[in-house]
Amino acid sequence: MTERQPPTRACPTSHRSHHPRKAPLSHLPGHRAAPRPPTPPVAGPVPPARPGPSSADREPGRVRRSLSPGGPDEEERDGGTAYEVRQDRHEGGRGGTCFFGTKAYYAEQAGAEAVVVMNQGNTPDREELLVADATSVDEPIPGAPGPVTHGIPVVGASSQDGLSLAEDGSTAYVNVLPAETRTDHNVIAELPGENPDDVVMAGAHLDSVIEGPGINDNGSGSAAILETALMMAGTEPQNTLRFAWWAAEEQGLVGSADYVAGLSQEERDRIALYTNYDMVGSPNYVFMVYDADESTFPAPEGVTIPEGSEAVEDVYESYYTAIGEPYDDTEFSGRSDYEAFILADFPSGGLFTGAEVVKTEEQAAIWGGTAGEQFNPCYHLACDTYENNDTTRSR
Ligand code: DPN
Ligand code: ZN
Repeated sequence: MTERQPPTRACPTSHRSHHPRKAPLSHLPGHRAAPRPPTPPVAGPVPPARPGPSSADREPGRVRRSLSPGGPDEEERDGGTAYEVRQDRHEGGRGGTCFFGTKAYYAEQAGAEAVVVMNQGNTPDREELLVADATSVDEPIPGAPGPVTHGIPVVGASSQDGLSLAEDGSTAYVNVLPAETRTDHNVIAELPGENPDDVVMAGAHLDSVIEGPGINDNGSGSAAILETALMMAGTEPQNTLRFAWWAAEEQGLVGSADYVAGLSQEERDRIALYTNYDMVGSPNYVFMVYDADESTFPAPEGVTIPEGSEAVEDVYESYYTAIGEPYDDTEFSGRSDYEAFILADFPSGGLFTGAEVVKTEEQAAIWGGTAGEQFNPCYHLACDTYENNDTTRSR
């Protein structure tokens, strides 16, 4: 079934990074400030693949490749055209032409039923099985239906498997799990204060990516607000406190967006502000505060910072100053559950100890840890376990 063809259209030349699963801020550029590398397109959901039926049933001479193991109840897709796409955009996001989602879009437009993205193989670190996030696009594609632009399976391959599949006459079978709809729940807890009309919210997402347990991202934030809630229990605070453990952040900020969309005007009027805790125990941490006053990072194009957010930033910063703890800014990007709140114009803020970005020498001199290594080397990976958290300092 496999026939290799190049995409019929070139990819856009823009190097803007876009995180469409975190839509609707459809124009998030990458980290623009110089020391911060762009968001990698790694480790998003990739439909599983497994070998197809026995090659004995197939034309002799064809090559089958198992790209990754699959489960028993898969619906097989066979026939049609598959594209093999070389990974020409490495993890740092530079030097390539476009994102996997963009490639998949054009491949589907040109008639592909599946896409195999192979690792580039030009350096030793680009030979392994590639796990790519095919939901990412460079920027909205004119005419494409939405942030996720394609409806075909996209699987990864090592450079070696990719080369074998690229040989004339080779065959790939891509097996796709049937689509599934699941119900998930936000968990909301409220502690009434003396004043019921200025509700102060704190939220953290409870879910993880499918690749791993997500104990830093975001067991850490979930545990931090749970501990705070437990410590506050039995007190009567001035303002009402509301804690939210969000569902399905990693699936596109689903739980928090649904919550905000479901608020009546009266309920909206009662919320004073929202604070977000997503990844607060990173092993190679830096203590960071969402940069609402844009003193270090201009907010990405299209992100409007609600009035009052600077005051939230100030509270965190004054606290760090009071306890003699250095802090840094992190881009007020909307790249987590506060997005729905900033879109609805609630003053917002939050803390962050770092994800995939690499620690600088300067940061290592201040906070210790390892310069040149990611704040969270297990970001969105199977190794994001309890051990992948700094449990001493980032409390
Ligand atoms: N849950 C994280 C994510 O995967 O998007 C949060 C995060 C926010 C990571 C901002 C990096 C930057
Ligand atoms: Zn995450």
